[in-house]
Amino acid sequence: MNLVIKITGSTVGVLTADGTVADCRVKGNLRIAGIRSTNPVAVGDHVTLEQQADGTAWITSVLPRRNYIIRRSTNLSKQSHILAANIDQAALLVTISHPQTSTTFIDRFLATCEAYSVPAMLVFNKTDLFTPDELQQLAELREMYESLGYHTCAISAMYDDIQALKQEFIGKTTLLSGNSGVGKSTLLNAIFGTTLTRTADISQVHDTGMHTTTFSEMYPLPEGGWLIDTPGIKGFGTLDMQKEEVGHYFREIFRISRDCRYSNCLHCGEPGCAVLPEVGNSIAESRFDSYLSVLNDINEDKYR
Ligand SMILES: Nc1nc2c(ncn2[C@@H]2O[C@H](COP(=O)(O)OP(=O)(O)OP(=O)(O)O)[C@@H](O)[C@H]2O)c(=O)[nH]1
Ligand SMILES: [Mg+2]
Ligand SMILES: [Zn+2]
Repeated sequence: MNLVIKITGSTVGVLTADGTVADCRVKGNLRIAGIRSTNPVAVGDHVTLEQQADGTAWITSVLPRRNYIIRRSTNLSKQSHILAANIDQAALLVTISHPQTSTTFIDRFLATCEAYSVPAMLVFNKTDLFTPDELQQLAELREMYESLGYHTCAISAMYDDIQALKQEFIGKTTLLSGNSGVGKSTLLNAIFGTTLTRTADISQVHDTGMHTTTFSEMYPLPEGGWLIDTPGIKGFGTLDMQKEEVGHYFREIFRISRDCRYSNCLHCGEPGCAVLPEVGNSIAESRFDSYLSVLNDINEDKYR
């Protein structure tokens, strides 16, 4: 089995059956049927190789993916990017401040995980930096996402003992994602107990990320499983969703929408809508705003 474990620009690190990592290149004509992405090969992919006489190798095909996480670089861009393939779970790192992760970003990420059947959890990081107000926000957000069935935890990757969190990664392939500067690489290093990958300089206070990690790489846990460190991302554009489907990827909206009069209700003012009256009650306003923002992308896409 040839497993893609590292992607840096045009070179792809592939772990081959003999346990070595081969530096490979992607054949220019390699296209994956049905997916328009800027990267035909992603970390976590299984590939076939063609060895060259000079010791280098070409990636000639990508085996069918069990799943993957894909996003658009910006909401309206045509460029889409596969973050990782064949994963067991995604852990989204979130910070209430330094930098602030928006709930729209969180919800777009979660909706994409729903759409591609990837279990997702939220890891709130940098709790050591939060003010009492921010700790209150943290508690409220955690309670809301837990009530939707998402597992959450709150840590300081820099100062806490993260052994409990590490247990959740053993034996699984986990994608670490989030905005730049939220501490993905710091958490990875803390879990491995060594500096495997570079993190932003600690001596500076960044409220916007520095895009320190510039390539994706997966690291094997000695206890089994893999952690995938990825470059921080700004926007999380959703794609390939039909308008009528968007509500399916917001768990609470989906549940309540079964009581809407029309099965194709978009919850935008149709008569007999069961969802709208619940906004601000059993549906958080921030979640409904995120839902509308995804719908809006699709609208703009259509009229572009
Ligand atoms: N105070 C505090 N600082 C942290 C914590 N975790 C990470 N940091 C700092 O936040 C900065 C960014 O951390 P990184 O691990 O580089 O963040 P990243 O998510 O990998 O960022 P990109 O690679 O740019 O996507 C660094 O200066 C870290 O030292 C934390 O729990 N508390
Ligand atoms: Mg990083
Ligand atoms: Zn409705």
